[in-house]
Amino acid sequence: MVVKKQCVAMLLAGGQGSRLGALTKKRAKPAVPYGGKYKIIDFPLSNCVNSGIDTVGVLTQYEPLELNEYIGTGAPWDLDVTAGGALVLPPYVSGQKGEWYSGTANAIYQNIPFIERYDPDYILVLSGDHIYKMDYSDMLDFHRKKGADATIAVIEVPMEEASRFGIMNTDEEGKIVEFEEKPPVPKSNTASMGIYIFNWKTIRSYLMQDNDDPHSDNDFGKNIIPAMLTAGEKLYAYVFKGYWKDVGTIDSLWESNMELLDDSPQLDLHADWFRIFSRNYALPPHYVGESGKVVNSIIGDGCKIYGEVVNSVISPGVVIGRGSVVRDSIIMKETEIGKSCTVNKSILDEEVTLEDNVYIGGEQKITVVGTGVYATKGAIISEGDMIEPNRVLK
Ligand code: ADQ
Ligand code: ADP
Repeated sequence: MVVKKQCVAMLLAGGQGSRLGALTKKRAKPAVPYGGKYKIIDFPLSNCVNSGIDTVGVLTQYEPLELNEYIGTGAPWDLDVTAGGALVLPPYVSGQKGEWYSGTANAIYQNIPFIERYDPDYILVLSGDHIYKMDYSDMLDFHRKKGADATIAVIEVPMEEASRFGIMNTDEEGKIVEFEEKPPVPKSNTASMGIYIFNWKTIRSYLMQDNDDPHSDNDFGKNIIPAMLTAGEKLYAYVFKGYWKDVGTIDSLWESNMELLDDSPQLDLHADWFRIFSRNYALPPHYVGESGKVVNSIIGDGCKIYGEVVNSVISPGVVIGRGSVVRDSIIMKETEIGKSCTVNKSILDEEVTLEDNVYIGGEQKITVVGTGVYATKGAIISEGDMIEPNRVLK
């Protein structure tokens, strides 16, 4: 049965996120916790709902378990509608062979039958790696007004970071005249945010063509966008002004969390408009004990704080023991910190256990401790260490 939708969103959530090290050993990058309560994927999912897009295909691949479980029926984001909703789409076996998604364009290609169930005029392709609030309906209006075949959301980035992105040049109307994926020597700082709107019929034929090319990486940035430009399609850049961060590295993930602690943060999670939804666990309010002290920090539900927390983001269900000091750090769900520990500029993943008198981190580099790591009494985990999950540290 075809249920007509004007626009269907396809959320690419399969990236391995190798640059996040221990944090993505057991989960896909979009499932990485953020901001004391959220996961990265809450942002694009909430943006869809806030933009009036109710049909979202979530393309998973690498370590999908935590992500699948988290998305469930899509109810926390109001995406549990009967026609449409949030649907998790792992690679599957069709006909003779089951295939991994070889690249971002191939992930969409393999799901053409899913998209066609909605007979959409447009598809919106999103990444699961970014923290931002954006009204995609404004971008769709822009796309229609321009009569574009494809529209790419863009943002100005510092020139020294430009080679991490798809970089383009536009004319005064915003029409893209040149595009290079991650150029070693960038010609501008107008960067692709990895957010695309395509006319469905047009992109469908490019995806088929790309699939037939054995030399293609099947990637939007490397193959599809350049092919469309070469063929003379109308590609436009939609300029986004607001907070946007690719949190694909330890440094950027840490920075983005710390930016939430600014006096008036650029990304305001307290604002009533454009709320970010998340799965809620029924936990009691957090508790700060007599010996506890909290300064400039975010504390999740169900935490018990008996020590000192300064400039930190603490997720639900964390216990921080008496005499311990946690500073400039991100502590994820259900981690337990014993008495008289010091945690400096570190990211502790979920369910880490520190016995009493453990010392972690330094001043310069960020230290990362993976899920389920157990550090015994007196352990010293020094600055910049990346400790893989499920290890016992003596
Ligand atoms: P990259 O940051 O390199 O560049 P990419 O690795 O293509 O991003 O991943 C994009 C999204 O797709 C991520 O959310 C990732 O998790 C997901 N993904 C990757 N491979 C996948 C697969 N095989 N199956 C399903 N999902 C997959 C892109 C653009 C640049 C742009 C930056 C902005 O190519 O032009 O500047 O995003 O961050
Ligand atoms: P990072 O760049 O930090 O490693 P990305 O999420 O951007 O993280 O993904 C890195 C690369 O890994 C991408 O090129 C993507 O195509 C690839 N990739 C994603 N999932 C898989 C997988 N299951 N198997 C192999 N490669 C994958």
